[in-house]
Amino acid sequence: MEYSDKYLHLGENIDPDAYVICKYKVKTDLTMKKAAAAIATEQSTGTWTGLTTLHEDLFSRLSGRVIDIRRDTVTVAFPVDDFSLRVGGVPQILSVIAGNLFGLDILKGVRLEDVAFPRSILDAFKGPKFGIEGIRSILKRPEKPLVGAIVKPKIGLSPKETAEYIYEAGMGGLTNGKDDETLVNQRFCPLEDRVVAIAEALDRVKSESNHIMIHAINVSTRGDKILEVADRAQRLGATELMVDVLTCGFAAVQTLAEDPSIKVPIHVHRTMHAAITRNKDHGIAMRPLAKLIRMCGGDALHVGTFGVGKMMGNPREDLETQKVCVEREVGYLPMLSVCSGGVHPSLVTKLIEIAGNDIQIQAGGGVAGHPNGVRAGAAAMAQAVDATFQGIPLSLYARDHKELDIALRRWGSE
Ligand code: RUB
Ligand code: CA
Repeated sequence: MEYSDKYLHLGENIDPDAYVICKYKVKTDLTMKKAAAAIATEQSTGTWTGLTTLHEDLFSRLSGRVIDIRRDTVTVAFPVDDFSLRVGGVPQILSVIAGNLFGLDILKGVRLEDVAFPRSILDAFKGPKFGIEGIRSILKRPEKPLVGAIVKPKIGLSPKETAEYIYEAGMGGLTNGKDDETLVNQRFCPLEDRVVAIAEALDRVKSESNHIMIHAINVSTRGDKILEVADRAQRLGATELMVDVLTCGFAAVQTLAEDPSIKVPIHVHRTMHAAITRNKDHGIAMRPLAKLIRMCGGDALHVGTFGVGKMMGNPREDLETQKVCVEREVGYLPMLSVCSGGVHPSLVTKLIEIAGNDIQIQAGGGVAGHPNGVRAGAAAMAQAVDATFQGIPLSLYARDHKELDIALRRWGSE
């Protein structure tokens, strides 16, 4: 393979408004310069040899530029003209910054760690319609962390049973319910029946206790159907929609967020992300994915549990992802961070201490596994949030809150 030094522009001062700037962690037996040039070449000429079709002038204006090499990390700047936003969107962005380079035989591993977009690209996206403040305002909960349930088991509950679960969770004090990521429209729980039953359950919670809860209905489906399914769910009373962003594609989130007919928040689940994010030497970190999801209009995104819960997590990376959800410079509304996976009441204080109050804490087994059932499990989670918010140790708060006390006995008190 022939890689040329012409891609190396080390130390060059790049105008951040004229380039998409990517950081790649590289594992290689080559020199870092060669490895960096290989990445820029694959994403520029896109082939392995010299070409007769190359227009030198145009090429030097459009090719990727390696502007920095620091230990195992290379920074490559791609000119903004390499991107096609009106027709192309996130799929085309990803093909440039995270495309064939992952398969290059001469690299042992390459991981896209971060990306910075110029204003012109950020302006082509609208970001969240609701975000943290919008969801808080629907729930009339201005400051406390949101606290939710994932309906478990993942399979087998009917619409009526699911709605009863959500009713109990709401009566226990939870603010957010959500479908599990594999539930869409199976025969055991058809989507339309589920939406209607849950809407009725949430109304019942409101009229009986004056407590507001919303529930994210999973509308993940093929691209040509998602708007139709979401619109139908919304008409039948869905208060939030959920999209499995990596299995559906980023365009699914953008389609829903930008359609004027969709008037409820979008909860973004990241199922399958670990196939892409887990290997620290190869793939894509969660941070660039979160940036794209916020650009596309996700209102809430799973960011992990900072090493506290059941899913493999890296506290540093989860914090970086959370930062992406709220960073101001991009100009979008802040996106809500959802902490989920193996969460139960004993972990709530630690989560809030790490991540602050602007999070949605979400538990499946940590609610439905409570020995006294879903309402008690929901109450225990809500009590753990209340205690932490007031700065009271859980063990102390549990003396007067029996649901929390039972949960701490069941799952340990830290
Ligand atoms: C957790 C759950 C979520 C995972 C995904 O259930 O259903 O899909 O949180 O992980 P439980 P992440 O609370 O019973 O463990 O949110 O990190 O993508
Ligand atoms: Ca799940």
